[in-house]
Amino acid sequence: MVRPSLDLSPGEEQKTLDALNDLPLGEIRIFESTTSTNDIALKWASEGARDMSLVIAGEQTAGRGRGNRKWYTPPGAALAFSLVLRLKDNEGAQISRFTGLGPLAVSDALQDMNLAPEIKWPNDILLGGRKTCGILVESIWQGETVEALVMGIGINLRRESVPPAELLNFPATCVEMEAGHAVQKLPLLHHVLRAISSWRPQLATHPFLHTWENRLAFRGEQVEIVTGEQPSTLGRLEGLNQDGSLRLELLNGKKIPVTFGDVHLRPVL
Ligand code: BT5
Repeated sequence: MVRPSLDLSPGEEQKTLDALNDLPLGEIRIFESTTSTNDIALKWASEGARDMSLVIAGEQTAGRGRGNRKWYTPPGAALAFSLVLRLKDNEGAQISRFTGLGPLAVSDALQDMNLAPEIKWPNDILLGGRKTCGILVESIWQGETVEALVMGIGINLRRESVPPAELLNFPATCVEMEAGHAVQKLPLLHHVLRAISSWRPQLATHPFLHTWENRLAFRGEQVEIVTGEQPSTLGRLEGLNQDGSLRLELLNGKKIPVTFGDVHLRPVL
C-alpha cells in the first residue's frame, strides 16, 4: 500500500505514485522540498515505517553526506530519496554487504542507459571519472542489533544539480551531461528501486560480490586512502573481501582490508 502525502501538487504526486505502483514498496512520502530525506526516513523508521518505505524530495535544504558533510540537491534538478530497509532474519549476517546494494542498483540503471558507471568505493558512482551519485546508509539500532537501515541516494540529473567546483572534494557531473540528452526522473527512480529489490535477496551470493567488485573504479590501480584525521595510506586497489571491505596491497606487498566508515579514496596520478 502506498500512502500519498504532503507538499506536492496532487497531479505531480499521483504521477509519482502511478509510476512506482508495480514495485514492492511500503508507504511513500513525497516532498517538494524537505531538509534531508534521510532525516525524515530515520524518524519514520524509528516510529515503525514498514520495510521498503520511501521518502522522495524534489529539493533538500539540509542534505547530508557522511560525517555531516553537505549534499546539494537544488530544486527539481536531481533525484533524492531514502529507503527504509527493515532487516529480515537472514540479513543481519550480511549487514556490511548492504553498502554494495545501492551502488549496484544505481549502476544497473545507468548501464541500462548505455552509460559506463563505476563504483568509487564505498559509496559514490562515477560517470566519466566524476561523481554523479552519493549514497548514505545509516543504521537504527535496537539494543545490540541493527533493526533497520536507511539508504539515502542522491543522483545528479540536470546541469543545475552539479555544485560549483569550490564546494567539492572530488569532481562532479550529472547524468544528462554524460548522456548528452534529457533524462526522465521517474523511470530512473523506478529502475533503481527495482534493482534494489532484485539484488537484495542475493546479498550473500558470489554474483553479488563479484558484480560489485567488477564495477569498482581504479581496480588494479594505485590509490590513496584517507580515514578521518589519520595519515593517508597508499596502495594498489586489488578488489573486495567477502564482507565488502576493500583489499589494498601496500607498497611493501602486505595486503590490508580497508573497512567502511569515513573513508576517502582517490586515484594516485
Ligand atoms: C555522500 O557523502 O556522497 C553521500 C550523499 C548522500 C546523499 C543522499 S540524497 C538522499 C539522502 N538524504 C540525505 O540527506 N543524504 C542522502 P560523502 O561521500 O561524504 O560526500 C559528500 C561530499 O560530496 C561533499 O563534501 C561535497 O564535496 C560533495 N557533494 C555534495 N553535493 C554533491 C553533489 N550534488 N554532487 C556531487 N558531489 C557533491
